[in-house]
Amino acid sequence: MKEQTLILIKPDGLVKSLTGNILTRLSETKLEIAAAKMVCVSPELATEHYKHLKDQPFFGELITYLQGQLHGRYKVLALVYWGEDAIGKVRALAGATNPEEAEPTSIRGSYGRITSKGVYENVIHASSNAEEAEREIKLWFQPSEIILDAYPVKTITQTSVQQKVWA
Ligand code: 3AN
Repeated sequence: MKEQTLILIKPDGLVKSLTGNILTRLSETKLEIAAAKMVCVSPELATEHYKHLKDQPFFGELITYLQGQLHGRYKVLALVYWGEDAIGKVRALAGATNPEEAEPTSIRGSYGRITSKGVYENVIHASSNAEEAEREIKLWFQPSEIILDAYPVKTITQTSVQQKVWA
């Protein structure tokens, strides 16, 4: 089944100059890139993204990590990949959540680590199932930023919206 999945190259991946390596690994899947952008992650966005983990003892550190405060790199590269079995293919390539348990040749096995405070710095995020992919893609992207109709859209007319345009 054709599906889409959200991938984030997290601040540790950016600061370690792993973007090229990770995109090369992802190209092995033969999936298509449907969207890509750099995002400065607000506390609200990080909290919403990881809301299923809000009761975990590492939640505070995790939010700090996704925002880039542990690495002094306050952004992530957000991507949508599309194609046959996209979610499973990217999860397999990413490897297990715990980088110590991840298959050594997987992205997390190759590049991840556990910090002294116990946070798994595992370089990339990849959606875990179709429901999460939809929730996450809608959280990180607007329909106009994705080159396919990933999910149903509607058209609205907005007045008095302030936005930056080229001067
Ligand atoms: P995944 O990212 O593999 O879908 P989640 O959603 O359970 O796994 O975890 C999200 C993030 O939270 C992980 N990528 C990792 O950075 C962190 N994390 C998960 N479990 C732990 C843990 N037991 N200890 C420390 N950090 C964790």
